[in-house]
Order: sequence, then C-alpha cells, then structure tokens
Amino acid sequence: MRFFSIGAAFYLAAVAADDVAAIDESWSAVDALSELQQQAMEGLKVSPLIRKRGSAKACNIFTADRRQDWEHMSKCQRKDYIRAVHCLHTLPSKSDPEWAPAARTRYDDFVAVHMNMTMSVHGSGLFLTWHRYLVWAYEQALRNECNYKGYQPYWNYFSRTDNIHESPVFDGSDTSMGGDGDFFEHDGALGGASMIKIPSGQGGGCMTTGPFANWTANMGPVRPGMQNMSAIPDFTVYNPRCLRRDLSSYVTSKWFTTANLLNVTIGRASWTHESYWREVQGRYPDGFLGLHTSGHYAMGADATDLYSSINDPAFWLHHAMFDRLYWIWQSLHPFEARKTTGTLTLSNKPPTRDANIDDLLEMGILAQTRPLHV
Ligand SMILES: [Cu+2]
Repeated sequence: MRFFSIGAAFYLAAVAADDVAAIDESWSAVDALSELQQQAMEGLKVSPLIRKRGSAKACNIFTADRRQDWEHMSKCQRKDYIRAVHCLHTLPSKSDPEWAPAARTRYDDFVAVHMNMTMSVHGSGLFLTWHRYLVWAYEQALRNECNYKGYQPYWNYFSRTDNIHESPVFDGSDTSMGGDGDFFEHDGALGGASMIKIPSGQGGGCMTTGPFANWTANMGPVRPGMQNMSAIPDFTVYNPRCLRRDLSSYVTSKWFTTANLLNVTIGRASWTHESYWREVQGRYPDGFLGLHTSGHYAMGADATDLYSSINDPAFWLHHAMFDRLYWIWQSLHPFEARKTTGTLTLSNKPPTRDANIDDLLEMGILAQTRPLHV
C-alpha cells in the first residue's frame, strides 16, 4: 500500500523505494507538494478511519469540501472571495462590547478572539488544531453571513518564491489580496523571538492600492516584529489605523524551499508529531524561521505581530496553506496524526501541563467549544 509505505519507508528506513515517489530536492517545491498531496489523498482513501465511518454522510476524502489554491481560482471566484471578506469587515461586531470594546466589525470579532488567546494557542499543544478550527469558523462566517459560495482559498507559498510581488496573492491586481505597503523607511524586522533579522523590503507603510486599499485595522499591534512600529498593550485598546505590509522575497526564497517542504512531510522532521510541530514553528536559535512564522514575515509589517497578524486579510490564505500542510503530513503519518505536542502555554511560559487530545478549543462567539481531537 503506497500510503503507508511513505511513512514507513522513511521512518524505518525500509527498502520500499519502488512504492515511494522519488521526490528529492531537485524537484521544484510546487511539484513536490502536488505529488505529496496526491499521495496523501491516496492515503486518505484507504484510511482505516474511513472504513469505520464509511457512511455517505461521514466527513472523509469523498465527502470533504475542497479548498483551492488562489493561483488556480478564476477571477470571478477570487472577486467573490474578496467581496465576502469586505462584507465581514463591514458587518457590525457581535462581541460583547464590555469584553471587546475595540471590536467594531464582524471581522474584528476574529481579531479579538485571536488576540485574547494568543498566549495559549501559539507555541502550545493547541496551536495546530486551534488554528485549523479558527480558519473553519472564518470560512463558515464568509459562507453563512456573507453569502460566499466557495471555500477558504490558500496561498501556495512555495510558488513564486523568487519574487513575492509576482504572486497572484500579492501582486496588487484587482484579483489579489492586495500588494505591498507604501515605502516606509525602517530597520527591517526581528523574527523568531527577536533572534532572526529580516531586512526591510520595499514597503512597510500603508497598503494604498488593490482591493484592500485603505483597509482599517482596529486593534493591535501588541508586539510587532517589524521595527519602528508603535504598539498598544492589548486587544481592548481601540487603535484604528491603516493596514501595513512589507512583502519579503528574502523570506520566501530563504525558507519556502523544497528541502524544508520535504523535511516536514517525508524527511526527518516528519517522523513524529513532536518533530513536525517543532520544525514548522521554527528553530529560532538556529536562525531557522520555520514555515508558520515565515508566512507571517513574508507579508511583513502588521502580519509580524503574533497577536494581531490576523488583521491582514491574507492571514487566512496563509493559515489555510499551513493547515493544508498539516493534513498532508497527518495523512502521510497516520500513527502520529492524532497526537499532540506542547503544553497549554506559549513555549511553556508560565509552566503548564502537557496538552492532550481531550483539551478544549475555545473560540468565543466565533464557534462552539469542542475537543482538540474528535
Ligand atoms: Cu495565530
């Protein structure tokens, strides 16, 4: 069985080379990822879980909704998505104003919940699944409250890594998620717990062109990685301002590589849940930003704030992609897929117990509370 042979071949270094696609670092990251996805989907078709829950109504590979690569969506589809995001950004907030006095719009409800939970849903055992659930809740809001017909698109960040300005997600056209910010002279950004220096790009200021020109952020930033940006203490402070970007091809070309992709999907870092979890979040003392943080620093400016990066409407395309990698890894590593790693606090500060799969994912007013793994 091809699916199990991938995990087993790499995990046990077994000789099953004829079953394992000969993906190596000579492949483009885009081609490698499509092949990995293909194999992950084959795996899901033969998963024992599907046999157990094989009814037509069960959520499985045959019934699942399909998210799409922004690059492969039609202009009409992209425009409908952009319309729906603006809709959420226009509808009034449903948050209790006592709890989130700075939240003005329905979009802000997502910002407030993310900011409020920052210290327990990053660098923790809840990190991967909580963000999966957050993206789902947002997708539901777009569909149910803004009549969006599609599903949450993703930014394939292994595409156009040489020049992020050419990515259809960020090219600034009317079918993009906006372009770069205006030029603002600054000292670059410090990522990875301030251990990794990112040179400044050509932006850093307000995003004044494209479909999200003059987009307003109402909360944050609390601890932006971009230098020379002022901060506020927490999500209760109303801080309306333009959204800023500083697109970074330095980040995309350095970290969105075939080698890093293979490492977390079939290579050494993919072997256990713990190694996957660690690697995708970066090894900061080694100067390695990791796929998750790289997504944020590739967008730059507002997106470099751990708390309020969610203000950038492209946050969702990044996290949908990050979640895509997670399910591909899960499918390729079925014996590790339902585990969790980490405690209940960011980098275990303050110290807390290990998270477990019965821990609850809280989403405030965005969605019902549910266990980490069902
Ligand atoms: Cu987050």
